Amino acid sequence: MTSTTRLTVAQALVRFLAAQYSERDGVRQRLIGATWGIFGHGNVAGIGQALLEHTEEMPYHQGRNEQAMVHAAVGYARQSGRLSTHAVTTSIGPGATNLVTGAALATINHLPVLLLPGDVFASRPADPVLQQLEVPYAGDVSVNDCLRPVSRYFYRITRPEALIPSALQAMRVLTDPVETGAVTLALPQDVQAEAYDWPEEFFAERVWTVRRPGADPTELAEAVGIIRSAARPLVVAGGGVHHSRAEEALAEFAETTGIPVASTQAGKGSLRHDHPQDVGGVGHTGTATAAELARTADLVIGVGTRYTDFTTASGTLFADDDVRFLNLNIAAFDGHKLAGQPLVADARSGLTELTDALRLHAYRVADSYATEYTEDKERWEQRVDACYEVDEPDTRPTQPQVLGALDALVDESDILINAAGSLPGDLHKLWRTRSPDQYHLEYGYSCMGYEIPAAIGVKMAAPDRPVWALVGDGTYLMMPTELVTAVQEGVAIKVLIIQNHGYASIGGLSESVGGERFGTAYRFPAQDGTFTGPPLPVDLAANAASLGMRVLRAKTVRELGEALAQARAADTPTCVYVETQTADTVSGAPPAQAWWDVPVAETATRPSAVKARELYERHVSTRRRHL
Ligand SMILES: Cc1ncc(C[n+]2csc(CCOP(=O)(O)OP(=O)(O)O)c2C)c(N)n1
Ligand SMILES: [Mg+2]
Repeated sequence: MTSTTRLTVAQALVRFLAAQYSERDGVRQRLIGATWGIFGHGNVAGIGQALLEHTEEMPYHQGRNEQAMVHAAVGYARQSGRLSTHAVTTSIGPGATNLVTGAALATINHLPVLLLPGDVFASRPADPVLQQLEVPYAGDVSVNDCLRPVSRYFYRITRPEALIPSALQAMRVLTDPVETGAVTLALPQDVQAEAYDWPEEFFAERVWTVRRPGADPTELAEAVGIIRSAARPLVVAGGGVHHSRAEEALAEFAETTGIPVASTQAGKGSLRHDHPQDVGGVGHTGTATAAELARTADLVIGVGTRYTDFTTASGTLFADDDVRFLNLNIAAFDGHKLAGQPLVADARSGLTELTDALRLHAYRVADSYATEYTEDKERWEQRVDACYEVDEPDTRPTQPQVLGALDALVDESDILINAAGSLPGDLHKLWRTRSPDQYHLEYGYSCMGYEIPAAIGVKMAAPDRPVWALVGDGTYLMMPTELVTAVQEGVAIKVLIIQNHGYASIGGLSESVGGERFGTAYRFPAQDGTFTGPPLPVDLAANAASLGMRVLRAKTVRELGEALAQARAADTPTCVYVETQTADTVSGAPPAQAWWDVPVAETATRPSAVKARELYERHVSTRRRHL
């Protein structure tokens, strides 16, 4: 007879989660390393009580905002190579729906996170309960259903025993390199507290192997043939290179073939910045070197990339008449993009197989091609130097000079986190990435507010490394809440706050599309009612200090260098606050080297918009459909 243990659903779930492990390349670790939670009705009694009873097996972290807890879990998961993540428990209603943005971010970036929102009573003894949505035509809908489209697996556990198959499915999806993303087990609050006789095997240690599938022989042969016939191939390295830990395999592929490597936001750092074949970021926010190579490439080898519009310059970047695509991707969905030849495999396995095959054929690009990109890279390096250069150290820095100050200070161990604003563009163009996981840019969802909580998660996964959250003033105001969490738990993150009085990035974009920076500055209203008056008397440094952070204010480039050095050495959570020059005009970085499609009104009448529309139509006319 199977022995059983009588526990509530919540107790059983916590015990089950504490016994799950992932394994890849012989390394085994806890799959769910901890659980974040904000308690309210819907989780305070069930999961809350179960976590209290299991604090040793399942560490608990207290968040301030549910969305931010997901960001922290995602940061942790990305830093853990997707082999370990956190769970997030919430109350019903607003606590649960606050998860949606974080879930979308996780799913879009293919990063695992387990969401455990409370849900309305399954037994419906007193409809509606506090915070319950009533849908007159559908009795089984709750607000949690809005988590379905942003989850890779969703199940509402309306009976205790249904936890068994759904918990196993949840672990399968979390550890599947193709499917992984947000996984939601919605937990009606009455069911959480219900008891059941669980088979003991349910709580046995279970290991989930994260697979590394190799290439199909036919696809591999096709791929090798395509590469051998290419004269101007270019690798576009995406986030899949990092997820697969394929950086060394990529370097070997590049060195064997002489093919240059450009990278997306998620893929930057795939090669070290000073690797002779690293040509930097590609696409709208990329380098001129990568843009020129992309425009003239006869073969684009996408490795672990989703080819977003930023990468393809909205379908205008890969301009050679005969350009072809070869897509090494673990997801067939992405492998087939741009009508490319798919090579469906794990990035590391696939690259290794390609390198071995091409070595046999002694394939290598022409020396003239290598000379061309080497010289071009050198020219771009000089532009970066010029951006970082400081003539007057006692004035306010430009944003590139802020990056230059950081560049002068960091080594391989530092990790930089950013997601939105003008920083992603500047970083993609300028940052000299020294280690594979140094450049942590969340640009799948580009979600303002990701940086600070994600830094906490990253620091939890890499406690000995300096972890920097780089935030604009807009991003800071959207989600400073988790500074309190960092203070509470002594998570020694470093937060660099860049004050430029509003949305410099969107202001610039607005201007370029004839929108005249409408609604993008943080300023008092002027006489015409637009917010173009004096800047607001908002003191973000004082705000951060009020949340318990140590704050270093820097007024000049010189002070910034000193403050950053102090922050880097600090073993408590520390903010550096700096106001940049050219507040809401230009950031000082090189302009975009490729287009990005933001449609301009066809009926434009204001002169700025008429001009923008003309330019827009010219760009649209260069768009390619790759078939
Ligand atoms: C949650 C969210 N809302 C809106 C946006 C659109 N958006 C992108 S950047 C940006 C402004 C960011 O301002 P700030 O953090 O000050 O950076 P700056 O542009 O000034 O560098 C906005 C509103 C977004 N990416 N995320
Ligand atoms: Mg700003």
